[in-house]
Amino acid sequence: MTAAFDSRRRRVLRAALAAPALGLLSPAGAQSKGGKPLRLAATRQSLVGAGNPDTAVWSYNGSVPGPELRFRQGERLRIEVENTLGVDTTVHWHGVRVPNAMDGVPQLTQVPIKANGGRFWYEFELRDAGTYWYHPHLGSPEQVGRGLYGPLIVDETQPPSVDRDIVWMLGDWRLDREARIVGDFGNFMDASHAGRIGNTVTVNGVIRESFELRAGERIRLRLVNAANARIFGLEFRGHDPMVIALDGQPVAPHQPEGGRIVLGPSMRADVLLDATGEPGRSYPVVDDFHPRRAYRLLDLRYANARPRGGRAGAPLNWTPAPLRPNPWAPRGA
Ligand SMILES: [Cu+2]
Repeated sequence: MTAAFDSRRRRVLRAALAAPALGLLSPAGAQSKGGKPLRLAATRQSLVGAGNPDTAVWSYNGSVPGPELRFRQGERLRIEVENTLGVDTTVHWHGVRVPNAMDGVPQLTQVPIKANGGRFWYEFELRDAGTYWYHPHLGSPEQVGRGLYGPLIVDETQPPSVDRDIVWMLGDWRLDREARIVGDFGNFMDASHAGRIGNTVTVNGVIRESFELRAGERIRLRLVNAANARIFGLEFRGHDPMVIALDGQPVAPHQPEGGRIVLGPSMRADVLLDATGEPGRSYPVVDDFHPRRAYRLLDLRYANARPRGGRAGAPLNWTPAPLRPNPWAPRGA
């Protein structure tokens, strides 16, 4: 392996992250609503950045994360899943109220989607707005750990007013010196301790150096922890993020306890982030859930441009819609 990658990896392990800046986040292939199948396949992706080896991953529609599936509350999701991998799979719609047969639990609610060409249709109504995600529910530690996850966003009929709506899917990988996924899934050490904690943290499938903000804007940041075992405790230095939803469900808007947003595996937090920093400056987002192993996830980097009349600081005149009754609840319960 090249010295460049070795030194890079050490930086990755410290997570002083150094990938070249990429464009604004938008998971590839945004539209899969009805029609286009969700196709599982082996592919390669540059997780650790240009000039370093790609990583062999498993993906939905050729990218990690998989496509952002986006609907409005009350719409129907109707998607065919096609499995070209060499292992059986299912899709679980994490946090979504679905009919039992759509829940993706192998042998219990459905027959697994067979390896090498199996297909299955998922179809259900999206009754609740919120930030959700999808992933396999068969051999999940390995299948999710190799990259099978993607965001499912259901918009409120009247969402809070923001300048941008952004998803960050947090991933955690155990890579070797060649940027290959270490295949020791389910080993005894992990299973008997804190689970499979990796050595490389990605945001939307890549190590990111920075995320661009424009002074004065308000963004809705949808954080999704797609890691197998890593718990994140994110501090947005120099900023006051406001939590408006947890695990898809709206909550009374509040500042996170201790100033940091804690996300266990599979958890989601919707956060309003007002860009109150100074143009031209950078502010780190730090994961200090384990204070002695704190690292910089990325920098919030302000463009030099002047504020352009964004919504930062505006009162949040927003009342989330009440939950709809669950039509699948047992009667008389
Ligand atoms: Cu799940």
